[in-house]
Amino acid sequence: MTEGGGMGTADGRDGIRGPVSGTEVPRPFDGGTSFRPGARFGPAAVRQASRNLRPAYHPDLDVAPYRRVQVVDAGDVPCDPFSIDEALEQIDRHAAGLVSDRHRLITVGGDHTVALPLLRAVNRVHGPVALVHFDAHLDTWDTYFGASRTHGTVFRRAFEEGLLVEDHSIHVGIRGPLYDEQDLADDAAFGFQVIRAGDLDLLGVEGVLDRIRTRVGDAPVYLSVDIDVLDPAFAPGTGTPEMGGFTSRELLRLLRGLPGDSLVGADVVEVSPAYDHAEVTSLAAATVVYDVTALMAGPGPKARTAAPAVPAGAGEGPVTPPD
Ligand SMILES: [Mn+2]
Repeated sequence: MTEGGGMGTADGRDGIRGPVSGTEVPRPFDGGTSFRPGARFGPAAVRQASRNLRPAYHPDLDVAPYRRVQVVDAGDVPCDPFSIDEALEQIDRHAAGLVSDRHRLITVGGDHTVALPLLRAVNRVHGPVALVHFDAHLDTWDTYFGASRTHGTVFRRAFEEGLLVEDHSIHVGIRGPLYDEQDLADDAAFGFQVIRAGDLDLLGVEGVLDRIRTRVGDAPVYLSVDIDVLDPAFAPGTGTPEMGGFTSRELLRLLRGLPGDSLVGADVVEVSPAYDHAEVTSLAAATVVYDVTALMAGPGPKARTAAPAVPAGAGEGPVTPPD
C-alpha cells in the first residue's frame, strides 16, 4: 500500500494474506468523557490520517512489519451511546472474539473507558498484565459525579478487578494539578509507579526506558496510550488537554524502546477530531498505532533506541544534512 492510497483501514492495509496475527479495532465510544466530548469520532479520523503513512519499512525499528505479521482492521465496534455498562459489555464481547495467544489487539479509541473491557478480554487469555500507561492523567480516581466507570477511573477499576500484576504497572507522562494530594498516595497504593512528564528532562529517554523495563520485568505488558500524553501543541484534538507534555518525537522514541515481545495488547485513545487542526492529533495517533504494530512485529538487528553517540567534532561548524 502506498502513501495516499488505502481503503480506509487503520494503517492503509487493503488485504489479508495468511494467518492474522494482529488486529486493529476502533471503538467509537466517548460516553465516559468528563470534559470535551467527541472521541467517538477518533477512529474515523485516525483511519483518514493513516493514509499519509508509508508502512512498508520502519527504519528506526529496522523491520518491515507487514512482511512479518498479518494485520487486519476489524472494523468499528457498535457501542451503545446511552449505557456505559452496555457499551463496555459490547467492547468486551467483541475483543474476546479477537484476542488469543497468537492474536494481539491494538485498539483505536474512543475515550479511555474502553481500556477496562479490553483489559478484561486480554486477562482471560494472558492473566494479569503489567500496564504501561502513557497519559497526562493518572486515571485512577474513584468516581466522577458518582459514576464509577469513566475515562478517569478506568485503572482503579482494573486494579480492583485484579487485572494488573501487582506492583508492575507504571504511568508515564503524568502532569498537571490534582483534585487532592491524596490522589498520588492512592495511586501508589494501587501499585503504580509514576514517571512525570518533567522527569524525561532529567532522566532522558534511556533513563525512562530503564525504569519502565525494570518495572514491568518479565510480565506480559498491556500498553495504553492516551494521546493527551502529548503536549497540546502536538495533540490539540483531545478531551482533556494538559500543558507541558511530551513532543511527538519523544513519545515515539519512548514507544520504540518498549519490550515488543512482551506486548500482549495496546490501545490508543482520546483523539477528539473536533478540536484538532490539520489532522495533527489523528496523525500522531495513526503513527503510534503503526509504531506499536512494528514493535509487536519485532525490531530488526539494526534497531536502536539509544541516542547515537555524538561524533568527535560535533557541534563545531555547520550541520551537514544526510544524503
Ligand atoms: Mn486517560
